[in-house]
Parts: sequence; C-alpha cells; structure tokens
Amino acid sequence: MKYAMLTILGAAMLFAVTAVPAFAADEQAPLKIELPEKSFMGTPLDYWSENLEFTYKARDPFMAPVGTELVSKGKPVTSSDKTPSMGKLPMVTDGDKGFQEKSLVELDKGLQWVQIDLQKKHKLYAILVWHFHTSERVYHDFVVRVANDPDFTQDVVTLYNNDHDNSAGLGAGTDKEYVESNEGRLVDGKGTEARYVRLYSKGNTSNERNNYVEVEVWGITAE
Ligand SMILES: [Ca+2]
Ligand SMILES: [Ca+2]
Repeated sequence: MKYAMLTILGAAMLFAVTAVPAFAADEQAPLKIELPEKSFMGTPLDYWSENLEFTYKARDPFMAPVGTELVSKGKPVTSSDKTPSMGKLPMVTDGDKGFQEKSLVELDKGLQWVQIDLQKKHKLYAILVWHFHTSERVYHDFVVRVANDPDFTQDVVTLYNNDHDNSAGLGAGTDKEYVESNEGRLVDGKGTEARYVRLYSKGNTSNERNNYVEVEVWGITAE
C-alpha cells in the first residue's frame, strides 16, 4: 500500500516536471509602458459622437509574451507631409512623450500619415500613440495599418480604424474615437508579423491638423 502511494506520487511529480516547458512557452507579462506627465491645461472637450468612447478609468496592464520589448525607439520615420510645420519627423520615435509644444510634430491638414520602419520583420503585440495630450482632443479617422513593404502593397493588415463613415477613403471601420490623454492609445497588434507601421488621421476637434508626440511599437523580432 505504501509502495503504491509512492509510485502515484512519483508519477505526479514526473508529470509536473515535464509539463513546465509547455506553460513557460506561453508565459505572458505586463508591458512596462512609461507614461508621460499628465496635462491639466486647455479647455474641456465640447464634442459628442455616437462613435466616441468615454472612459475615465486607467488602462488595465497589457499582457504580452515574455520577451516583448520596445522595438521602435529611434527607428526611421517617414510621412505624407515631408515638411512638418512644427517639429521634425524623428521626434515621433525619440522617446519624448511630453504634452508641451516643444515635443510636438505638426503635420498638414487633411488625411496625413506617419510611417515607422522597424528595419526587420517583428511579431507585433502593441502599438501606442500619443497624438497631442495637452488638452482634451479627439483625432478623426485614426487608422493603424502594418505591412511588409514601404508602399503598403504586401501583407497589409488594418489593426485599428475608427472612421465609421469612410471619410478617409480607406474603408469604414468599427473602432471607437477616444479622448487623448497621457496614457496614449494602445492598439492590440495581435502578434501580426510586419516590418512597417503606418498611422493615419484627418484632423482633430481643435483644428484640421494632425499631430504626434510619440509612437511606440512593442514586439519580438521575427527574423
Ligand atoms: Ca517624441
Ligand atoms: Ca470619418
């Protein structure tokens, strides 16, 4: 009887040991996102849309596979507007996410995009964007796409699209508009493999221009 008990215990221990690697391969951890200082300036937002998400709750930690890291810092940035009226394009990935105007890249009116070249293919888990969080603003026709060529003709995947009425002409989307804050917006990359990330917008509730203080792409190299 005693021997039988020990055998069962031994089998259970063996199972536990051999089962560990399967769990470890799927192990997830919260992304260590550093938030910039919050702004308390500006006038309250006077805007409503049935497509607007109102949330004053802090974002829950975002879980991603262990090893997921910031892969966009200092990576090359291009844009539909090659001569921003404020700031310079490299500031989109320079790590400065401040709400002050010195941190701001301002692009022209109308539909504009910025694009980040990660320089090799990555499995993407999160894309964060801070347009301009100096005051409560909503940016319109916010669309995030990824691809494996700079002209966006191969393996194009749309990860976010809040253009319900297709005014940007990229196809109608079902995601929500949202109010800018120091948390930025986190777009789920869903493990999509891509080298290039492109973010579109078409004006905001304060003016017709398009802004970025920072974009962060979090992933794991896939090459
Ligand atoms: Ca920046
Ligand atoms: Ca629209």
